Amino acid sequence: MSSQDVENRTWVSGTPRLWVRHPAGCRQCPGCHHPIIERLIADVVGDLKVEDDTVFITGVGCSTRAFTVMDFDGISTAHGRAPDVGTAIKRTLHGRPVVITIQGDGDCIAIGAGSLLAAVGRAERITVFMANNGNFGTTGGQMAPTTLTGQVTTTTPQGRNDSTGFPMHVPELLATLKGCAYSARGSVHTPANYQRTKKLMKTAVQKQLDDVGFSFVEILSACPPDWRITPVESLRWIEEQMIPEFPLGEFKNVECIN
Ligand SMILES: Cc1ncc(C[n+]2csc(CCOP(=O)(O)OP(=O)(O)O)c2C)c(N)n1
Ligand code: SF4
Ligand SMILES: [Mg+2]
Repeated sequence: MSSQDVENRTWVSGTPRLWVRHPAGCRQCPGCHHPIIERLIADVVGDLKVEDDTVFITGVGCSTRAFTVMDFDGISTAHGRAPDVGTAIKRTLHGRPVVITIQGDGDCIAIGAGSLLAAVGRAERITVFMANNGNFGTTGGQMAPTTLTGQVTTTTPQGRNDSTGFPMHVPELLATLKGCAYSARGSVHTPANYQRTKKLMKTAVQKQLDDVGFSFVEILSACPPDWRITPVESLRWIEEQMIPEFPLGEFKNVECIN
């Protein structure tokens, strides 16, 4: 094979160009989908060729490690405050950086709900990715705003019921707000869904690059130990229990928010 042939090779699989090995190895539980979401983020930033301009922000939770495996700038923030820190970075650097956050559902829509909604209200040109695993994974599987009705967690041992409320549909909610340019929900539990979700995430970052408004993608994400099932059963749980409650697709996609 000549060096020209090598140059012309098409990338078909393998570790994303911008995803580096963690010095301490993978610390997530077997079957966790956080590392798959990390791969997608690395792929999206790489495909859009914005790595030199990107600041990647994590909240607190099992996704926090993500900023250490990206080969571009990153920072970890206080619990739920990624949109606030993202706003500061975006505005103090006069809009130049591409600001992307990865947050858990507890981080994003429980403790961080105010920060998220305020950022959407201001139409911040940032992109938030939220991993919906239906609980507070890091701290042992407590109920989150996304916990399904009937789902057993450590704080709903009889299953979530009327007294503990109903699952929140975040992309649908954000779609009703004017500052939101793009909102969608994807999943990574099958290869086809992985590819579809990559397109959603790419579109979300593109909205920011086009200076349209706030963009958001929720990604359904397995947490086998806290769901008390195996990694393979978790794929079925997403298909049969989560997707009927949390439908996949785009909920808002506009070229102009005014
Ligand atoms: C101010 C503050 N309150 C509480 C905690 C404890 N805490 C750490 S992670 C976490 C929940 C994380 O859940 P989620 O955002 O859903 O992430 P997951 O681990 O499920 O991906 C909590 C409550 C904290 N670190 N800081
Ligand atoms: S507790 Fe759940 S979210 Fe956290 S690393 Fe394990 S599987 Fe992933
Ligand atoms: Mg969670």
